[in-house]
Amino acid sequence: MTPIGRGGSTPVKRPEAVAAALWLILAAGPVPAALGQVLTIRDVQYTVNSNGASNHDGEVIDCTGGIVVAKFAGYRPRVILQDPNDPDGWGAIQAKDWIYPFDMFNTVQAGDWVEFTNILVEEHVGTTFLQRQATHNPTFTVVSQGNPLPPPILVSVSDVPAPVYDPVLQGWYVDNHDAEPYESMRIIVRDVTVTAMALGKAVDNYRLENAQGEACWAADYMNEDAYPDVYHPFVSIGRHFCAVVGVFEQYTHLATRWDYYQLLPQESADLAICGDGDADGDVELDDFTRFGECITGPTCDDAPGGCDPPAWTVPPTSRPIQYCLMMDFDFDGDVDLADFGRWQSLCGAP
Ligand SMILES: [Ca+2]
Ligand SMILES: [Ca+2]
Ligand SMILES: [Ca+2]
Ligand SMILES: [Ca+2]
Repeated sequence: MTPIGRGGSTPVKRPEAVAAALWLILAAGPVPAALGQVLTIRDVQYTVNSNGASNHDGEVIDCTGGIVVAKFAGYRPRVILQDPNDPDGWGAIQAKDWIYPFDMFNTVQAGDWVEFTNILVEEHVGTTFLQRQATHNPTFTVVSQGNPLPPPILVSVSDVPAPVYDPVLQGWYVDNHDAEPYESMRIIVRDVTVTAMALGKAVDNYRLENAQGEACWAADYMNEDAYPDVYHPFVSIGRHFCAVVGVFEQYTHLATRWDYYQLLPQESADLAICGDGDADGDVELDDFTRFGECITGPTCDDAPGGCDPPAWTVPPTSRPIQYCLMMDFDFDGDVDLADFGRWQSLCGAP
């Protein structure tokens, strides 16, 4: 694809003609959105703006899109797309379907690569959305199906910090927006404990804290196994997780004094209790099957599920990464006999 001029005109071949065309474009300044810019997700998301807002806010664009990694019905149903070419940041975006009966939302499935034309970029309460609205005559195309889902990436809690209460402004704000590259990506934090609940604008956030006292915020509004409750049943004060996996989202509403990021698990397995291989909330003999799938023994063989987190980032789809993170009790990136000792001590314990 080319950045401008998506019509089927004959390609210009003569160098002087190309130079002249480029000069005309440069002389005209920024390309108006009306020409139909073709942008990648990274083009839309990447910013150095201090508030994290997209440089393309308010523009109607064409987008090369990405792979559907999650869907969330909600009032205006949305899909979360990730471009595997940008695995470390700025690689994901949420696309909302405003056109009843929601053909885009209903058509696309996890693993589809979806691209768009004539879709509106909008910053909404801190998160960048692609808005599929009838007034712009948008289209969507499923380019390919069955793509492997880009795996969630491991981040430190300190990379995605919780907001702090400002007693002067009487609100909760993040210190900075350095976490912005992760917006709408699926990320993993490890070895965290729930230390507070009933936080945030919707009083549904909870604090996930590590042993160093660093923390991030999470919420279960996208968690299909929490509905209709506000919190997933695994979430309670004092609950420890080997890992928490989720879509990362910003919520900003300065008029009511909020600006924070939150991690949004999608299902029970995303709240990975150590040793609970079937994600039912208990560590029992049934869970040993999963331990057996994840263990690699004392030797590092780079097999999926084993040895080091990079290997875990390419699990077979039948074994999402969080299922093996549950079995790495010492958080050292492998599942070995040391972890088995810990699993054994927990098995069947109240
Ligand atoms: Ca943002
Ligand atoms: Ca953004
Ligand atoms: Ca279990
Ligand atoms: Ca281990």
